Amino acid sequence: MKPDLFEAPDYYNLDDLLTEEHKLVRSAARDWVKRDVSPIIEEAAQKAEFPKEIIKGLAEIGAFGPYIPEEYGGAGLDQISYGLIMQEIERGDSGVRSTASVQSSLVMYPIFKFGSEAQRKTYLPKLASGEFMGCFGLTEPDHGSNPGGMVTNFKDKGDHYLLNGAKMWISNAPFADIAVVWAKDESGRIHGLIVERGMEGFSTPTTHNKWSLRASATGELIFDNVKVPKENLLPNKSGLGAPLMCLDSARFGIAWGAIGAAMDCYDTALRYAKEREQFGKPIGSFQLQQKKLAEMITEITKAQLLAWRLGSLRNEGKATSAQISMAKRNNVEMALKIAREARQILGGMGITGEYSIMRHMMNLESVVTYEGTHDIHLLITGMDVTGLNAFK
Ligand code: TGC
Ligand code: FAD
Repeated sequence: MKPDLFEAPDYYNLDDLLTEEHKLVRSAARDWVKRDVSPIIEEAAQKAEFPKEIIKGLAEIGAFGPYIPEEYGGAGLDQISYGLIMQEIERGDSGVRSTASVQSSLVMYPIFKFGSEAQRKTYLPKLASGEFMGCFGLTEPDHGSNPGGMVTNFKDKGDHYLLNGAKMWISNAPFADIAVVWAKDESGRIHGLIVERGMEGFSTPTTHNKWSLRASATGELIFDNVKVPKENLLPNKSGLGAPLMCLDSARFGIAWGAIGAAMDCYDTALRYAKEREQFGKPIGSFQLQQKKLAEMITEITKAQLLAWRLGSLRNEGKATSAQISMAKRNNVEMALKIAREARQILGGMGITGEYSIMRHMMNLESVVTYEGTHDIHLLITGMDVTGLNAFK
C-alpha cells in the first residue's frame, strides 16, 4: 500500500467550532492511525484477519469508552470527542472502528448504564484498557431488522439462569472475552446478560468469506444450555429499549466514522486527480472529474455539520433517536457514494490494494446495513415526521 499522505479537508473551517481538547484528542487518534493502522491494514484485510496488535493502541487513544467516566477507566470525554475518535479510526478502516464501536457503545455503555456497581467495577476498567474485549449479541439468524422477535431465551433455575439460542453476525465474537447478550425471560421480556468465554455450552464460530469488513472478526454466538450466574444479568433496565439505547450511541459514532472513510477517499482522489496526466494534462483539469470532487467536498461538509450539531445536541442530552438515525443514514450513504466516485477517478488503480478506496467501499456495504439498515433508518425518520408507524 502507498504511504499514508492523508490531509483532512475542512472546507467550512469547522475546526473553529472545536475546543482545544477536541483537537488534541483528534490529533492523537489521527497520528496513531497514520503510524499504526495504515501500514498494516491492507494486508490484514487481504488476509481477512483482525490485527490484534492494534488493541493496545486503541485503548491508549481513548477509543474504548471515550465518554465513560474516568473512575471506571474510561476517558471521560464529551460526545464530540467520541465522534472525532471514531472519524479518525474509520479514516483508517471501518472494521477497526467497528471493534472500537462495539467495545465502547455496545459493551461498556450497557454495563455502565444498566449494570450493577459490582459489574461496572469488574468489567469496565479491563474493557477500557483492552485487557478484556467484548461483543454484543442482538441479531439472530431469523431476526435482524426486527430484534424484538428474538427467540434466544433464559430460564430461572434457582441459583442460575439457563441460556439457549443463537446470535449471528456478531462483530468481535471470535476473540471476545465477554458477550453482552440480549435474551427473553420466561415472560418474554428482553434482558441483557454478560456471558463469559469458557462458560460450558457457549461457542463463537467465525463467519468466513466476507467481502466486506475483512479486517474485523465476525462470528456467531451459540448458547447450548449455558449456565449464567444470576449476578451476570444487567439489573437496571429491561425491554427492547435497552439494546436500542446502546444502538443510539453506536449509530452516533458511525455517523462520525463514515465521514472519516469519505474524507480518506476524497483526499486520495484529489491528490491522484492533480498528479495523474492523460491527454497531456492532469485529469483533475477535466470538468467531469472536477464535478465529482466538488460534489464530494460539498457532501462531506454537509455531513460534518450534521455530525457536529448532533454531537452538540448529545452533549446537552437533547438528541433524539430519530435525529441519530438521520445522521447515520445520511452520512453512510454519503461515504458510500464518495467511495464509488473516488474509485472511478483512480481508474484501474482504484481497484487495487495500493490505495484504500476499494477497501473503504466494500467496508461501507456492511456499515450501510448494520446498526439498522438504510431502509430501517428511513422508516424511523418517516415515523418521526408523520407520527405513523410503518413497522406495525
Ligand atoms: P418499538 O416498539 O418501536 O420499540 C420498543 C421499545 O423501545 C423503545 N425505543 C427506543 N429506546 C431507546 N432508543 C431507541 N432508539 C428506541 N427505539 C425504540 C420504544 O419506545 C419501546 O419502548 P417501550 O417502553 O414502549 O417498550 O420497536 P420495534 O420492535 O417496532 O422496532 C423498531 C425498530 C425497527 C426501529 C428497531 O427494532 C430497530 O432499530 N431495528 C434495527 C435493528 C438494528 O439496528 N440492529 C443492530 C444490531 S447491532 C449491530 O448491528 C452492531 S454492528 C457493530 C459494528 O460492528 O459497528
Ligand atoms: P433483514 O432484517 O433480513 O433485512 C433484509 C432487507 O429487508 C434489508 O434491506 C432491510 O432494510 C429490509 N427490511 C427489513 N424490514 C423491513 C421493513 N419493515 N420495511 C422495509 N424494508 C425492510 N448484529 C449484532 O447484534 N451485533 C453485531 O456486532 C453485529 N455486527 C455485524 C457485523 C457485520 C459485518 C454485519 C453485516 C452485520 C452485523 N450485525 C450485528 C447484524 C446487523 O445489525 C444486521 O445485519 C442488520 O440489522 C440487518 O439485519 P439482517 O441482515 O437480518 O437483514
